[in-house]
Amino acid sequence: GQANGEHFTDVPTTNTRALAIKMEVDYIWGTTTNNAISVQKLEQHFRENFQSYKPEYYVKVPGRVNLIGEHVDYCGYSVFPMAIEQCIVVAAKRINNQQTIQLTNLSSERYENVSKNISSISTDSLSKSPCWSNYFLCGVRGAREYLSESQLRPIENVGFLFAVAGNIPESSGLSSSSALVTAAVMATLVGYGVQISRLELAEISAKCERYIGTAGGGMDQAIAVNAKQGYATRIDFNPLTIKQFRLPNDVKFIVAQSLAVKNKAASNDFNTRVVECRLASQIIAKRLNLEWKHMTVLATLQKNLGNTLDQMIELVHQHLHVDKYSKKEICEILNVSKNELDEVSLTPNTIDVTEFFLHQRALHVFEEAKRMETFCKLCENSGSASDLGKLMDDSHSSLRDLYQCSHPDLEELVDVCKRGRAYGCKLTGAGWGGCVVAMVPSAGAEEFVKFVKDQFYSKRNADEKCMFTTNPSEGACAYLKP
Ligand code: ADP
Ligand code: NG1
Ligand code: MG
Repeated sequence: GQANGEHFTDVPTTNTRALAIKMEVDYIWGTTTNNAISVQKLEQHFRENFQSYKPEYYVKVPGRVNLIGEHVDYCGYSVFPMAIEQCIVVAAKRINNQQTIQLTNLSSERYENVSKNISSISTDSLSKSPCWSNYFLCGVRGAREYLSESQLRPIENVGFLFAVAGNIPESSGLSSSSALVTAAVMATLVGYGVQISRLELAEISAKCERYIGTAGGGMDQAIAVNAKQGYATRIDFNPLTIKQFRLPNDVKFIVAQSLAVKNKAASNDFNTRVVECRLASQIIAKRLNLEWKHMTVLATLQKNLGNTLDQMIELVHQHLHVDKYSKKEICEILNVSKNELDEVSLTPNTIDVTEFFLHQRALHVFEEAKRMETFCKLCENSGSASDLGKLMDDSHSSLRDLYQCSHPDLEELVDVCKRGRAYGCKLTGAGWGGCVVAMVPSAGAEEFVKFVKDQFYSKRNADEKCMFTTNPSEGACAYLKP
């Protein structure tokens, strides 16, 4: 905590009931990471942009790093992330007798101020552009959809002023998008004085982030909301459940940026992977005479069959060929027209995709689900660092070769990390650039950082801010002024 640390305690204002989320006294402005967010600067920005009004409350939502279980959440399989210190902070104030929501952003000049009527945020307009304000508006819309008619009526004429600040490296697989969306959901619900559980908050945030156009799973929002300081979290889906794990203390997890960025909503690469997994599931289901149209999720298929993951891997080898599939071939196998396929299996931005690799994607998912189970067991039973590291390395190879979501610069970084004696190293998040997470011996961490700086960042004129050691952080909190 720094000198400029003004505290907010859990004293709700008269017409704001406490959110069922723990309201904590914390130092959002005193993180140990680079680019710490200054609440004073955020308040000043708020006042400059909003006629000298002062913020009434704040919410903070962290980014995350996923240790293993990559590209499996939207297939229904478990993941193992932890929250990082970098976060999105929103300063907020309610304005009575108006329907406007005004947004401003301190993070970058690129982020324009936006003003919008709160009751007219259409899902069509949200999926048109992945601009920063649309992520925020996804959250506002998601929060309002959660409320019933009778809950909405009395707050019909409550508008908002929101100022955002963030220090999560963007479009780098550390989930800056979900921190922003979840912060918007929370800021809206806190303003309306609505109670919500952490699990529900995670679920509605995951649902409404899809309005931006990405058909993601629920990992990012679940960890952002449910993380616990000092722990990594195992997240299971359907139903969403959370279990905290201590990580081995003789190792450190270091996150490093490849410096290649990828906005997941700006191309169809991410959704193509989601759709390939759906099609793999549907084709296996069809081959086995199941109700294939409903079998859009690989874990649901497994459950229906009562199979083990090894048996699912067998089915991939039996029923999905390694060569690419054309849309025409898929239509023939499923016995549907192209239009029908668009409807039951594809997303608006994948209807023009011409080739699908189903064998490789499904194989990655089932094998990654197995690795994730093994990783958790090793954490519980004090497994060796080299065994854990091997699983991370295997995860990465699979993401590169079967899932094809790596990037040349990221490959170079992985190679440097391995030469720098990491036990294991893999891309984290969706990939196509972004960050890697490396597991290194605690005793050798300093040397490792120096090595990566020398071998990777120095020739790119980048500095040590591109790397950081993760301290598993606390999940989302709201701060009300005492
Ligand atoms: P990530 O891997 O970081 O989640 P995404 O492509 O999913 O990457 O989302 C990145 C987008 O999120 C950015 O293009 C931007 O629109 C939005 N975003 C992230 N951080 C901020 C921020 N501090 N302020 C405003 N928008 C942000
Ligand atoms: P990032 O790269 O942080 O946007 C995405 C998805 C996750 C998950 C990972 C890959 C969203 C909001 N996020 O994360 O659900 O599928 O990729 O493991 O869609
Ligand atoms: Mg994202």
